[in-house]
Amino acid sequence: MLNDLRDWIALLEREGELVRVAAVVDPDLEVTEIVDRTVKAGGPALLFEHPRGAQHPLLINQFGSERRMCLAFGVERLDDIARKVADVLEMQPPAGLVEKLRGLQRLKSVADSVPRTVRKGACQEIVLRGDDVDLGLLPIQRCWPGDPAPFITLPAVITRDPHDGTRNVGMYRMQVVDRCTTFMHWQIHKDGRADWLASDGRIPVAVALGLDPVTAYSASAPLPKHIDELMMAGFLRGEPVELVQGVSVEIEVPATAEIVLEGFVDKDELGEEGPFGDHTGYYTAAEPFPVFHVTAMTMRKDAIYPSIVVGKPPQEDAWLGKATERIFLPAVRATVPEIVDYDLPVAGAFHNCCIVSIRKAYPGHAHKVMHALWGLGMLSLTKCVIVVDGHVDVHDYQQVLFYAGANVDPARDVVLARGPLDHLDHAPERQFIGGKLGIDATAKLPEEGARAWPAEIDMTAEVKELVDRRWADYGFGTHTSARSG
Ligand SMILES: Cc1cc2nc3c(=O)[nH]c(=O)nc-3n(C[C@H](O)[C@H](O)[C@H](O)COP(=O)(O)O)c2cc1C
Ligand SMILES: [Mn+2]
Repeated sequence: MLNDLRDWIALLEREGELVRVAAVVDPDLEVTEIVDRTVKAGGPALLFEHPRGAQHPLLINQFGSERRMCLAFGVERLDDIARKVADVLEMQPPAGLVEKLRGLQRLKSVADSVPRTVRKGACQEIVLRGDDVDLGLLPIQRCWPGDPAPFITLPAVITRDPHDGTRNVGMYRMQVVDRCTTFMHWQIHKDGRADWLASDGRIPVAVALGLDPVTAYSASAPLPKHIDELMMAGFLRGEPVELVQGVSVEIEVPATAEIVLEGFVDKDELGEEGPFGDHTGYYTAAEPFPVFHVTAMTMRKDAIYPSIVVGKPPQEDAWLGKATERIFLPAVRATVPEIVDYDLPVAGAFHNCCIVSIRKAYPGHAHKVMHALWGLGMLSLTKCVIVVDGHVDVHDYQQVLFYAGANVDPARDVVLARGPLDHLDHAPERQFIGGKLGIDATAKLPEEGARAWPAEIDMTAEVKELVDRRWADYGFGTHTSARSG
């Protein structure tokens, strides 16, 4: 189990997944260009030991591959994390004693996920207050040439609901305004924004930087508002997240964080945030966003600053998104059980497209599933939903295109609807609302207005086996990859 960012860095190093960069490198654009090339080449995490003008090293690309994402969660494949979630969500009344004990174990894993408050935290080894607060100490990146300022890009922003006190943790970029002020990019659909809107005047905020990878990931997870992301982190880690009381705000912060920014956001104070080179692959336009005032900055000794670059996909965030796609499949299935699998293509910046396979049981079933997804959490922002039959591999885009072409009569099988769209989507006529495209690429039933549906072509199992067996006889030599299976 990884306790903090340092455990994680040590693991990455042992696994040959981290390169230390000793050269002086500028967090202004230069780091971005290096990371962009590294991510796209499937390269390692990078620890810049001497970012120009800063006192702290910069860690980036920690999540930038499937292997590192699996290392972070301690699993072989991302689907293994989903299995753990499904285990709890799909709990049935136990049948025998063994089942009962297993059930108890699962319940214990849920109970163990509640964060634990501790007295002292390494994150407060150094405490800077008032005029000593200086964001300039950190190697905060200006990511793209059109960005007006440096942005903190990998924070876990912690708030509490002013009415019921429930905690929320989210990842929202923070544009640096001056040494103790940033903007807080709480988009319209996000829980963090809801906490702020519900406050009467002022809301305390704490920002944790440099966490164990599972807790850092959890800040980006699209949980329902009343579910504490730190609880999910504890559940996924198998060990509660340890918290310590903030030094200047009534908010508990992760005890092992490298850096914590404490402060407040006023309800009526807004500033022009952006533009920002965003994960849409475009600059999002400047827009008014709340202002975060930092009242205290606490750190570990030799704190390491974590960062991420978003931009034209694929970037490092692709893997945070893929983790979410896999981890949330059981939760999606809990509501829409006919779903076999889904895929949110990285190139579609996640909200642009969702391919979903279903066990089709009745006429109009694909349409039902499209509308279900358009009504489900952050999936409601999906612009295009493609529905295929259960046997289709949604991760094989060639296969999906085949069925989307072969099984679709555009006059009959395309749904145009309207609904909420991602805050950052620049394409719709108006911000926040616009069109939805559904494509029913399933095999059609007579009730859906289809003629007799033809059989799909496939070879018999007997002949496949025969050819497998005889492959060597045909004289292809080492070209054995052509064998079936
Ligand atoms: C690298 C990265 C940067 C993100 N930046 C923002 C952002 O600036 N604003 C925002 O509202 N969401 C941003 N998100 C998405 C949120 O973190 C995500 O929607 C999360 O679920 C929000 O938490 P909440 O639903 O508790 O508010 C970002 C996600 C990632 C992975
Ligand atoms: Mn939330």
